Amino acid sequence: MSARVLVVDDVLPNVKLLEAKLTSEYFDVITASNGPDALALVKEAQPDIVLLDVMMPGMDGFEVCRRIKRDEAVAHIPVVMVTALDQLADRVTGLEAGADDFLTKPVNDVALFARVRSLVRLKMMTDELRMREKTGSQLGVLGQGTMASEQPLTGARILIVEDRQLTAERLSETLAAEHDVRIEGRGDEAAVLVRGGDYDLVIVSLTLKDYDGLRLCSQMRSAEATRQVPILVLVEDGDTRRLVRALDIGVNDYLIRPVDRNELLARSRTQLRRKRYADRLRENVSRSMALAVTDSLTGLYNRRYMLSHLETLIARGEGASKPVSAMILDIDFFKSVNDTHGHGAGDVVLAEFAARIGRNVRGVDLAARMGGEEFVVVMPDTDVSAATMIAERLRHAIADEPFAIGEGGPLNMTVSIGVAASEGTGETSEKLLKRADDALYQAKRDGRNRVVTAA
Ligand code: GH3
Ligand code: MG
Ligand code: MG
Repeated sequence: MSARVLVVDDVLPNVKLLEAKLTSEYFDVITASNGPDALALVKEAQPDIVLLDVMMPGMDGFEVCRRIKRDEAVAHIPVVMVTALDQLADRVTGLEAGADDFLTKPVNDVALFARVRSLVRLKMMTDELRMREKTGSQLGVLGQGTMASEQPLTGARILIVEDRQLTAERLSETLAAEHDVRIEGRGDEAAVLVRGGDYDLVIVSLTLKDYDGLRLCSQMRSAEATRQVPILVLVEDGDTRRLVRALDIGVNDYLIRPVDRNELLARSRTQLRRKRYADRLRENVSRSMALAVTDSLTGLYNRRYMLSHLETLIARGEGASKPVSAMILDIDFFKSVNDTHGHGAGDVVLAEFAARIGRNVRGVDLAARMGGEEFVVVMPDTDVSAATMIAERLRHAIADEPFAIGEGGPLNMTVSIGVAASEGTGETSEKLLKRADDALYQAKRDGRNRVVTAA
């Protein structure tokens, strides 16, 4: 994962040290030695993350952070405050200034890379979401959605896997003000819980007495259902071996005992935000996919989707005992509805027509709007006599009950339907639909309001 890191510190050796460490891990590093230069670079170079020293003459790190977070163009860039050891007050001020995370000096390599990676991952997610939402709203597929970050980050489901009663309670108290927290002291129970639990964050002690916390983490990473769930691990100060193993397995971040309250809050917040973005992205993708295959007026599938579905069924059906059937429906004298009652009334009739199709076909059947006032129903494993029966049922569903259109209604409508079934080898969706279409024209010629089945 390559990313551009802006390092800000007024002490040159500090800058050089961080630069060397990050460059050795193939990060692209840019530097600044004071607040105003840092702010200019943030705008110009759009870094993926900022490592910001707190103590600087002139404008200090808190002020730089505040200004970054106040500027909408750059507020999404994560900021890590680099503070001197044990400056608890700094952490609180940093949080209030909008900092995303802390590192303490002297900066330890594992911590540095874990935090930078974790925040860069979050930012990539945000960038991707911003891009998708922009494209989506340009295409009219997605609304001008509020970014996930604007919504309050509360009500998350958090599982704490920790058998030290006091620690567990302290963590829980800190998080329970805003979230729904559950404590589980047994590792094997926790493994069951995470599988069915739909958690937004899992905090795992790596020093459980009866269970290997690393094993729980690796199980979560290998199972499809929990692969994306953020994991924070609790480690003893100095247990670098286990910590590095945990990061290798793919845990997202860690907390050193004794856990600092603010650190817990900041690191949980980062992980919850990333999870929320990921969920939001997935939701957007499925929503835009749904819209891409759907006709907006009727909610039925569109022509393109129906064709690819029909092709799949025909390919699968070669040599099967029952054919695929299709019917094409065309509303009779629909133009006169528009001409007499207006286009709006026409749309109402189309939507109601589609709803009646939906109510009168089976779950396995696929109904689509081909365009205009022409519809198709694709019926898998259906021979021509069953398909003709379904078509007759549909014809009745239209003709037997007038259509309400408000003023000027209700209207008596009828439909003509052509039915055809697939025929052995060499069948294609075009040929099948052509036979159904020919049958439909026969129905129109024969006087409308009828079903004709292809010979
Ligand atoms: P026939 O019985 O021969 O099928 O006659 P018809 O009037 O139904 O057929 P024709 O193809 O002449 O007219 C179809 C009309 O459907 C013309 C077009 O303006 C209208 N139409 C197509 N799409 C829409 C739509 O989305 N909304 C509305 N309101 N009308 C539509
Ligand atoms: Mg028509
Ligand atoms: Mg027509």
